[in-house]
Order: sequence, then structure tokens, then C-alpha cells
Amino acid sequence: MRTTVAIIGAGPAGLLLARLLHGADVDCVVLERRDRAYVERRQRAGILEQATADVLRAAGAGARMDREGLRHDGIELRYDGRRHRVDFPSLTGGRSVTVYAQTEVCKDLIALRLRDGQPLLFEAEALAVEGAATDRPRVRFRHQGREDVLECAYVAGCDGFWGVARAAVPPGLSRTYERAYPYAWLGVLADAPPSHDELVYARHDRGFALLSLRSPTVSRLYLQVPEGTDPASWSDAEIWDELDRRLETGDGWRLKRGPITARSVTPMRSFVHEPMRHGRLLLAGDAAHIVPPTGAKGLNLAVADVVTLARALTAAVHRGDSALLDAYSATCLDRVWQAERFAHTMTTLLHRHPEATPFDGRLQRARLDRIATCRAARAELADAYTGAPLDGVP
Ligand code: FAS
Ligand code: PHB
Repeated sequence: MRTTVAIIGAGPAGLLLARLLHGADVDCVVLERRDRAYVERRQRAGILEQATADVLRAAGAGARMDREGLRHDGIELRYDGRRHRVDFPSLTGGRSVTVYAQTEVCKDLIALRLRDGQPLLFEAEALAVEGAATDRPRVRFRHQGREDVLECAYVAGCDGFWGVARAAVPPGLSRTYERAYPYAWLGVLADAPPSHDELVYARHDRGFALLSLRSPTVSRLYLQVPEGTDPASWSDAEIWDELDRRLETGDGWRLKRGPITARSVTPMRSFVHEPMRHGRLLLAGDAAHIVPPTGAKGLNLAVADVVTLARALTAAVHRGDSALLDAYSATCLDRVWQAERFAHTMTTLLHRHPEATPFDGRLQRARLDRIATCRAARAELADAYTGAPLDGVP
């Protein structure tokens, strides 16, 4: 098999990159290890920055998002039973976010790819990237029980944190930066109407809780739990009781309950691999970086990477101009490190470290009081949460 760009991974990064390259007449093949049902069902992110929504619309993949997505103009911070709203448009010059699940973004992009008859191979596992430092890289992969090779001009490693692409960067050229947090998120989907019309981030002495949603009838909720927690070790009642405690307010607000239909535990990690390019191999999304989900940045960073990458590959393929490719890693890493900074800030602001001292708890309250009482502090949070505009996106 031969193509111009071999894309490993059909998550948001790989699927959107394929969509953008198709729009720029750059042919590509997507190799996805899992089957379509798994990719479309895997519960992950839920918040799209303004720039992400704009990219999806410009790529012709935003119609259902505009019909079914929910525009949110703020979030609520909750602590000590008090509620503090952070408004987005008034603090960012008009920006908001869209609640539209990653699963739905992937479904829309997969449907478009298949409708256009473009190559997207499910159950095709990339085994290795070879020749990344040459001008004839290739991807060795297994599909339908047979090993094959995809010859290409460029490889886009969009295969997530556990993929194979990153391993093709020689250890002597790899720099990794990592912070593991001693807690995780127990995430649940519930057939219960959301108990608030915006997201609620709660700091509590028992631990963090997040109230999010997927639709007017489906809630998405998260609890901070010890790292390594088995999702099956909590009963539904225990989950609801703990959410009630951590989301409590003094004004009679009630949490609506319902059947829990899905649950999973996500470890909390900050991770960056530098550089994001080695020869003809480009890394994008979780293959290059991981942020703790407290800042709702993971999916949005993947989008920012592939917008930059699509523009760079198009210039290289159609005009032989490699300047944008040469700048790819540095361009992405500026945004990546700002997202790492924000996600780390939100995580340490709201989670209870297992070795926290009374000073730590009191300092968190002071940090939250600063946001509650200072417009500039709220503006910093709103600006980072809604995300900086992306260059060149209409
Ligand atoms: P992805 O991991 O989404 O996609 C990589 C794809 O590559 C997968 O489909 C995988 O099957 C495939 N692949 C891997 N190895 C391969 C191989 N060898 N050959 C072929 N294909 C291969 N972010 C948020 O903002 N909010 C959240 O609440 C949130 N929750 C998360 C929960 C979990 C459990 C995880 C793991 C992540 C979560 N994230 C969240 C972050 C998440 O949304 C990522 O940022 C986003 O999926 C990044 O997209 P991709 O870079 O495309 O990587
Ligand atoms: C979600 O809805 O899945 C979600 C929302 C905000 C976050 C993380 C996850 O910070």
C-alpha cells in the first residue's frame, strides 16, 4: 500500500487530520487498531473550545454539533457550600465553549470519511514506524491477520499515549516531562437530567467532584478517587451519596439521581514528549502530550496540533515548502505547555492531595477566594478555559 500521509490512530487527532488533509487534496490512509464500535463508544472528553468548534464547522463536520451541542457561557466553582460563577463572554470578549462529547465528534468524522470513500482501516494495528529519518518512511501493520506495509512520504503519529509512533523517536533525541498525580477520576454516565445548567467544579475536604452533562437527559459526573481504584468497587448508591456530599450547598440545591449506565477510572497525568517531530514522523494529540482532564484541554489540544500539522503538510506536499514543518514542534509546544500549566493549576486548586496539610487546604480556599473576588483572576481562568483562537481558522 502507498499513500502520502500515513495516519496512525482514529481518535479525534487522526480523524480530524484526515478530514483536513482530504480538504487540501493530500491523500492519506488512517490505520486504527480497534473496531469502529469501540472508537465511537469510548467515553472521554466533553468540552469543545470555541476554536475547536470553529475548526469542525470550517471542515464541514459541525452540522450535528450545531444541532445537538450545548453552548455554555460559564462554569460554577463550588467550595465550602458556596457557589461562584465564572462568566466566559464578558471576560473573554465573547468566547464560550460547547458541550458535545468526543464520541460524537468521532462519529461525525468517521461518517464523513466513509461517505467520501476515503481509506480508514479499522482493526489495523500499526506495529512499527520505520525509516522516519529517511524520505521514504513506512508503517508496518497487521490487518485481517496479515502483516503489511504502508509506504508513505510522512507518518502522523495520532495513536495516543499507548501507541507505537513515539517509540520511533531515537531515545537520544527524546525528552519527556511527566508528573503523575496520586489520585484518579471515577467517571460515570447516568440517565439523570443534569442538576445544573452549567458545569460545576467542586473543591471539598473529601475530594474533588465535577458535574457535567451530555444532553438534557444524560449527566456526566466525576469523583476524585485514589489512584488504581477499581470502578466496580463503588456501588451506584455510594457514588451518588459521595457526589451529594462533595457538591453540597447551603441553599437547598439538590442532585438529581438516576441509573448509572457507564463508569470508568482515568489516571491523572501530565506528560509532554519533545520534540513532536522526528524526520518525516510527526506526533499529534495524546501521542505527544497528556493533560489532567480538570482543564478540559486534552481533546482541544489534539485539534490545535492537527490544524497546525495539516497546514504544514499541505505546504510541504503541494509547494515543497518545509518551513511550517520545521516549525511544527515549536509551534505546538507553546500551546501545549500553556495547556499543561492551566490543567495543572486547576488540578492542584481543586483536588485533595492524600498528604495535604491544613495549610494546603487553607491555601486552596485562598486561591478560590481570589477567583471569586477578583475580576482579573476570573478573566485568567475564563481565557484559559475557553482557549486561545487558532491561527488561520475562519
Ligand atoms: P486517542 O487516544 O483518543 O486516540 C488514539 C487512537 O489510536 C485510538 O483510537 C487507539 O485505538 C489508536 N491506536 C493506538 N495504538 C495504535 C496502533 N498501534 N495502531 C493503530 N491504532 C492505534 N480529555 C478531556 O478533555 N476531558 C476528559 O474528560 C477526558 N477523559 C479522558 C478519559 C480517558 C480514559 C482517557 C484515556 C483520556 C481522556 N481525555 C479527556 C483525554 C482525551 O480526550 C484525549 O485528549 C483525546 O482522546 C486525544 O485524542 P487523540 O490524540 O486522538 O488520542
Ligand atoms: C466531560 O464532560 O467529560 C468533562 C468536562 C470538563 C472537564 C472534564 C471532562 O474538565
